[in-house]
Amino acid sequence: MDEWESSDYEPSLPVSEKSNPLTRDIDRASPSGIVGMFEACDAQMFQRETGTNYQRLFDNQVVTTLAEVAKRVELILKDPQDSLVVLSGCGTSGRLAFFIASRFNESLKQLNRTLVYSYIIAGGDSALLSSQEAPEDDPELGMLSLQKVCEGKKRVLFIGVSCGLSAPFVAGQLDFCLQHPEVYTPVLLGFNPTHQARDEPIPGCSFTFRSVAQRLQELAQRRKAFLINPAVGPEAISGSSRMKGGSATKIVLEVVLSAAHAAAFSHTPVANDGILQHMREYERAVEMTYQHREGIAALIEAAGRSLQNEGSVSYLGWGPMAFLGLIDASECNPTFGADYADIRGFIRGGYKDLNNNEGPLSSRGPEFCIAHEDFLHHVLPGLTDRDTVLLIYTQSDDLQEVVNLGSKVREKTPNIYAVHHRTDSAEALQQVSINELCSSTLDFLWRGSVPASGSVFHQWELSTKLVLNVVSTGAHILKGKIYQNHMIDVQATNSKLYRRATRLLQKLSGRAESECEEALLKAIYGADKLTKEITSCDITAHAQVARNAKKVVPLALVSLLTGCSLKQVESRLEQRRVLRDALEELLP
Ligand code: S6P
Repeated sequence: MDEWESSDYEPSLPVSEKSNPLTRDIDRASPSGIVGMFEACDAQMFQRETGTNYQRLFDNQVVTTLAEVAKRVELILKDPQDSLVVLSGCGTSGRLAFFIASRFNESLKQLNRTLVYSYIIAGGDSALLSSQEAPEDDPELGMLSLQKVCEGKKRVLFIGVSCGLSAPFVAGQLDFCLQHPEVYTPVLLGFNPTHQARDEPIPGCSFTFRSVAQRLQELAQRRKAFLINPAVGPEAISGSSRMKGGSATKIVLEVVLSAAHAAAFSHTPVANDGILQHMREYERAVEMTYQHREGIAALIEAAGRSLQNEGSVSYLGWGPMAFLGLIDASECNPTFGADYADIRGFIRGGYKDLNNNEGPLSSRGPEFCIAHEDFLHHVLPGLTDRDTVLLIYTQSDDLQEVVNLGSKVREKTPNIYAVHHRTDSAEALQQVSINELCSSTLDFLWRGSVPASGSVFHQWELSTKLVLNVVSTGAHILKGKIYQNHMIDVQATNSKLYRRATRLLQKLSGRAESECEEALLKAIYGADKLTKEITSCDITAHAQVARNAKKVVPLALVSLLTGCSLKQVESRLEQRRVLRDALEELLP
């Protein structure tokens, strides 16, 4: 049994918010050490039953539920008239909902079949590429967007993803499904046991996430709803569910939908064995990824150096791999308080290749300019040797294009790297040129895989996701944005993050909850004294103000423990470049 599984390890926190004992010293680890810790954390996703009360991915009951959901999808695939499979979530969960819905619609298109997948992301398509944390708190918005997508449908399989079993947006949708069982079959996907689902009252609602999850659990016994919630262990950086939560979401949904497609179109009935085998393939892909430990460490080092020197990191991607770059980059703002320009993603073909519901979004601001052309016009001219560029592609992409773009980058900075996947042992000529351009390349050679099979591509994607998550997190660790294994510069821009920020203050200061919340509010509002006007507002209002506040947790922590005014703390923090070191120096 791992330490985190013990009932007295951080007992008030759900698994998704616990701090992982394996990464306690990640803030002091070397790049290679960081990769090793991520590897150990990711391996926890696949751990078999360990004698605790936690359900795991490979448990019989979980596998059986996956098979049952796959059969429901199969029914819709075979008779798609007036039917829909909706994938929905907030933040990373919504981005993956989009990604997976698009990928499986694509495969239906190739088979000349009716497209049955739709996605919903809280905050709309802007949230695919930028941090929109507030809509996560809005259950009505969730319900209304579900209603809109399903207008006129007679049968809907709704898959709501909330890794922490916590997002009110998703709770609102599930509640709506429960009220309309004649049309909707709800499926909840997350990574906490039901009794750890969030129980905080949702303003204006009679339900909490937990009460909705409990209702689902009862209906699950009669197969009228489904609950998929194995534990995958605490995240390497506490609460950062974009990592294991996101990876496990991708694995579970792809396993389910692939099984449904094989049953509907290739005469392979859904079976537990097939599901298990498919999951084991993902496990091997994760192991295989971390065999490139030194290559990944080199990337962390380069990206970390750029961030430390106020340079930037650009991911230049092709095909679906590019979207994983876009996702990873967009998450750095809420996670580390990063600026959009610190780590940016670009996709070949821009919005045409992204193919999102709302179409091109470039007019919404510079962070929405995502095509390679945008990189060429806006980033390349100012690129210097402080910046790092990462090329992300596979053997299916036009390698000459990669060479051409890489050559332009190489004229500006020597810090150019590549992540690519292939099955052919013989390297294409262009690949040799790319290797010459790059400081180092992560060359994933998947021997024995069949490149045409969608499933293999999904594993390449997972592998890319892991690499990017480790690189962006590792780079921010080197920049000093992590304290022990906590994000100290976390934004308090929704109720979950506000609570997490308060808890972090409690943990690091040892002070009472009320005192910590007060300190947090002072930092959010930039006020040394709290007025009645401030204290009478609710968390939604605080979270909105927090959008414009910077370094709230460090400010609150230092002023709480030193008694200094916010202005004083602010200038003392500003004098020090590395936030983590500043805290260690300034704290009594
Ligand atoms: C987490 C990421 C967030 C979450 C979002 C939804 O690393 O930055 O955007 O994805 O808060 O969380 P959940 O638990 O509902 O999937």
